[in-house]
Amino acid sequence: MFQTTLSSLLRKRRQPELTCAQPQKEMKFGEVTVYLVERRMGKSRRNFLTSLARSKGFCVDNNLSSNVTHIVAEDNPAHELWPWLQEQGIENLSKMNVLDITWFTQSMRAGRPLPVETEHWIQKPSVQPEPEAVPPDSPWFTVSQYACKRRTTLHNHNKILTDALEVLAENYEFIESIGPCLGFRRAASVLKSLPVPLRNISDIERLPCLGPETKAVIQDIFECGSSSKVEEVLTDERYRTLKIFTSVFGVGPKTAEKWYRKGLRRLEQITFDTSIHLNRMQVAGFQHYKDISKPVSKAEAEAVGRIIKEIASSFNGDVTITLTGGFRRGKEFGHDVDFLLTVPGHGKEDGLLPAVIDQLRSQGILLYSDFQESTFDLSKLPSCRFEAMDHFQKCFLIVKLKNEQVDGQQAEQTCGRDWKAVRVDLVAPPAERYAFALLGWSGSTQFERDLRRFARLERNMMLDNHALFDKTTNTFLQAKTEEDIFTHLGLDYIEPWQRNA
Ligand code: DCT
Ligand code: MG
Repeated sequence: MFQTTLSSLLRKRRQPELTCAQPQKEMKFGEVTVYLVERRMGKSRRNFLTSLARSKGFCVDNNLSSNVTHIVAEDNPAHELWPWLQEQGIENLSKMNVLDITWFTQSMRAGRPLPVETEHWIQKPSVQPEPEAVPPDSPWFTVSQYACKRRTTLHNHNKILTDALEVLAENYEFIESIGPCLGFRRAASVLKSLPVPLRNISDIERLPCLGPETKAVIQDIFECGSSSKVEEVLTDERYRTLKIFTSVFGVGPKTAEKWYRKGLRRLEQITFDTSIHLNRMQVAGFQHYKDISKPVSKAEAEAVGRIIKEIASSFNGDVTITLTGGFRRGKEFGHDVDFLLTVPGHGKEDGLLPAVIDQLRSQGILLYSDFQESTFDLSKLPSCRFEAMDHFQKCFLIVKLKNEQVDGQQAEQTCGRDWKAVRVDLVAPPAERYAFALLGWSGSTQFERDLRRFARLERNMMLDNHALFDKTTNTFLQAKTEEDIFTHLGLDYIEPWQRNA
């Protein structure tokens, strides 16, 4: 209860009556000195947060002096914050924790400075900001055929084109025509990485992965404002029906196609058709369709993270929870929430996920679970099949998230309930596989596909979510961090927020 009140308070951006922060009084935590970055946070909110922290005995320095141990910023992307910090000319910046506001709000809630975890970091971009907006005809403008050699942020300058190509890709996916599907996905991915919008057809000549069909679509859009081929698909009954059916958790293109061929067109028809046998996943998918077909917000994802963290920590206090998938790439919304759970020490993750599931169940917030025991076996590596799921212990869940647990959300009821069903994936790799699992689960799918393709074709190596194998020397290459893996592959490090390929 207290948590909700405090977090909703923290969310309120304006505190106009407060023009300057309370002076420092009693200091309870001498080892921590906080500095709040005013940029993007605003003066009044900064004053408010400063007063709040000081009232709880935190030392807050108004200046970015060398005494500062914890720099806290809100809504500051790493590529903006870091250059600004570096301009401030502080000597020991490298020793300071540069943290997202979540560390601060969690610490306020706890009433003490919490240990810093990787999820709190605002990591220094290894290569500074977004690429300069270089016109496509510039000689500097070279685009790699591999997504892992491109930096693709969420800022898509060619959304009209990429949306059109992805409709065609999806249509081919529905008829399981993998080649053309991947061709359109690859083309869309190239366009997503461009720092400028394409303006005419001659711009695309020097871009890789754009086949004649793609070029025809782009040309149509340039000339007529839309592509007749795409319009045709969008109005096609089969495409529209398969799109609806596959939006149900547990329903893939094959099942959707089967239902379509039976003459079924709407979701209600499926639930009323007694000749259709739904598996457990699909039953849950229909049951919670209204909720899980809605996007999950970042605040909801973080709320789920707190629940999982608390439960997992009671299993093992050293557990680390890392938000992966689209949210790690900076997305504000996702279709689910993906977490990696790791425990230091060989085999210490054994039994972790079953324990988490049991606890969710006994708290009455588990709506669905599908647990898969680890089948990880180093001797069977590496695998050539990218599409195959990895072998780590994992579970696919639907959990009940109470409105009051979500920062900035009203505790009141909507549609007669005060909760929402949310899809959650948990993976618990062995600690020594962490870097590979993190890289694999951070996506995007297209980025992962190209990392593996690049490893295979350009380096004679095999990469998957478990390991990197060098076929030339017949050795496994060890990695503690994602950076290590990029280094082994001879690639510049690409930040998660630049992997939205
Ligand atoms: N992934 C993987 N192996 C696959 C498919 C995907 O390792 N066979 C990775 C890529 C992304 C990550 O797992 C999480 O998958 P999703 O949740 O489906 O993707 P997302 O990028 O998180 O998308 P969304 O934001 O919609 O959840
Ligand atoms: Mg996801």
